[in-house]
Amino acid sequence: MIWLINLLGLALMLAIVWWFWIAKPATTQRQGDTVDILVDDGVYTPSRIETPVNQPITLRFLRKDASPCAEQVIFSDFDISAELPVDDYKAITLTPQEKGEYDFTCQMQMYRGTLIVI
Ligand SMILES: [Cu+2]
Repeated sequence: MIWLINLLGLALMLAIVWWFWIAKPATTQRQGDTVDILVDDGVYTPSRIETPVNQPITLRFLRKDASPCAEQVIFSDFDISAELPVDDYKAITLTPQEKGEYDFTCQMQMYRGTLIVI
């Protein structure tokens, strides 16, 4: 019986490692100037968004997760943070001026997304 519990523990550890360090969500190319991002279940969907340099992009966050964890979104590289209302859209417009990858997170950094500027 012990071996079964050990095996389950090992499988769980592998799943955690996979989830946090290996799995890379698909990258979303923007269509138009606006990208809608769903905030729910601990993830931003989409969480990797590609956008061209020097072009304004509007990210519209729709927060479905009412837990306090989801209540803020922070773009630390752009000095932008915003409160997200539950069940409503919050739009953030920014114009990235350098190529690179810029993370956006909740205040605890459990929700994570990346803006990929190309
Ligand atoms: Cu959080």
